[in-house]
Amino acid sequence: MPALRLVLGDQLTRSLSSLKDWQTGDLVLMCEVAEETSYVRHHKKKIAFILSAMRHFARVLESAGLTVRYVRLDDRDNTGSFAGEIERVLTAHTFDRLIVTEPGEWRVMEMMRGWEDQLGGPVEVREDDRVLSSIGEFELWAQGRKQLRMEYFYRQMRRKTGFLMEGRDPIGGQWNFDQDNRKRLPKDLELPERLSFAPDAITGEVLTLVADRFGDHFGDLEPFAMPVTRDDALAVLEHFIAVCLPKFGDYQDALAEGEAFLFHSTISAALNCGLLTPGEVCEAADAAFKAGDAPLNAVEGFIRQILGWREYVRGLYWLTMPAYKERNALDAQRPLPEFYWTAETDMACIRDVVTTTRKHAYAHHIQRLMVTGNFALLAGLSPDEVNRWYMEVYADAYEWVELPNTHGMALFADGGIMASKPYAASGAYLNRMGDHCGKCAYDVKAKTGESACPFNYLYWDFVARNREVLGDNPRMGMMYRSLDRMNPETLSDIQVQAEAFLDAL
Ligand code: FAD
Ligand code: DLZ
Repeated sequence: MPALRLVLGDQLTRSLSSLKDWQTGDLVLMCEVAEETSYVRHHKKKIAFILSAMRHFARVLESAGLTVRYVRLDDRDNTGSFAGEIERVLTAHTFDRLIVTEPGEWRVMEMMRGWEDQLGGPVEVREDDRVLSSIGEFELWAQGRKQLRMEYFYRQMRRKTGFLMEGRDPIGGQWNFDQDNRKRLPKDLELPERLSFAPDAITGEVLTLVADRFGDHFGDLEPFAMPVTRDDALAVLEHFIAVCLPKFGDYQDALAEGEAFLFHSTISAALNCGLLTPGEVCEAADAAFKAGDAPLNAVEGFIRQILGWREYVRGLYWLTMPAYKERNALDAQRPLPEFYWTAETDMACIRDVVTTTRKHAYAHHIQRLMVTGNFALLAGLSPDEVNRWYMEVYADAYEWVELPNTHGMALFADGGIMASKPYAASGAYLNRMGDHCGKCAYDVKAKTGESACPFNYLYWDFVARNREVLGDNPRMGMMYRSLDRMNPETLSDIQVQAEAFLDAL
């Protein structure tokens, strides 16, 4: 008996487990559904990217001889949900089972758990073997550990895959070259050109659909130049390896006004929807190192992001959900300020990141972590609201990767499961790593007073405010010793100013 094979919008990979052992008579179902386009108010570019990539991928499957039923968002009878679309197929055809690859998000897994009863037939959920570490493997690694630090997981992954290894030891004698990767961007350094892809007829139709249906969502829809096919995504990867990777390490942590991409790969949206696989990306970087085309600090730094961080956050998500999302260790309750949408703020760094985000549905890691994330942490913004913002505004956002990064890494809302201490920083950090402060209305050198950089007084207010939770953290010891040495009047001024600023948000 034939099988029905459901392929989700972030499963656009030809070798997907649910497409293996294809037999004549089977049917692939792909559907654009309101359930997915609207569960958060995604950036317009994100919706256009996914729908266009899905439509192109359906063509690839058809060209390979598979039979595909593709449901468009504007099809008249579209039920708006995965289950509804499966049911619609089952009213006209008979299949002995539904085959799916495990979804990226808990929300969708919860739906799938109900499908056998709802659909009245067997549902085979296959492991997603595109990742380099399975959910079970991460659980085993985590078992019995007091702390789940990425660094140790990453070392295990290096040993398992052999990337940048000499036998059991890391090439270069060190696992991690992070200390070499914190350079400020020199003023005269030329930044690489980026590839852009002109919309074809398929993308053109999707752009019209998105403009019609989601015109009031955040973000600029056009110009649209994202890689929506595997060939395009491979071109972005090749361009990154040849042109950007050699300097990726040096400027990985840098910030520069008006420069969204620096030497970053910009592959996350393509990687997360399956147009690229993490294994092939690491192989390409490893090969560049072996060929002498990129230095070790760059290649190690890059491979760590994928083999380490990306795999780690996925494992952590599935290990800790759904309770993880409910945590609010610092009891942060403040609503998200309007400038996260409008970019209307005198803080030049935030204005720049929100502007970039609106334009490209992209910001690089340090912009997400140390600018908008750091502000949200210091200001005590509600994790639910901040998580929703990150889910909505980035084209690469899926809860499995967004949540640990935002809730855990940026907001410390998980109480330290992911990070050993909060990534809290004052204006001095932003001034060291970037060039916004020189053009900002605020004075980064001033600790208090009307013109003082808000990150400065918010930082000490944050440290003082969260003493109960953070005071015993050994990695925060230095901050609390500095706080204790602070003149009480200065601290009081800081707290009064912080309160006034936060109340005015
Ligand atoms: P590069 O800097 O070139 O890195 C290469 C690749 O490594 C990325 O494409 C990504 O796949 C992976 N990577 C790097 N850092 C991380 C990380 N911390 N966690 C997981 N993978 C990583 N990444 C997402 O893919 N989706 C998200 O929704 C997302 N939300 C984030 C929210 C916050 C608050 C923070 C601090 C980080 C978030 N990240 C997220 C991680 C990271 O910022 C992006 O993966 C990265 O900026 C994407 O740009 P790039 O492809 O140019 O990455
Ligand atoms: C993000 C997204 C969007 C916007 N639309 C669709 C869609 O219409 N159909 C679909 O299959 N997938 C879509 N996706 C991706 C899904 O949200 C993603 O596959 C699930 O969240 C599982 O991770």
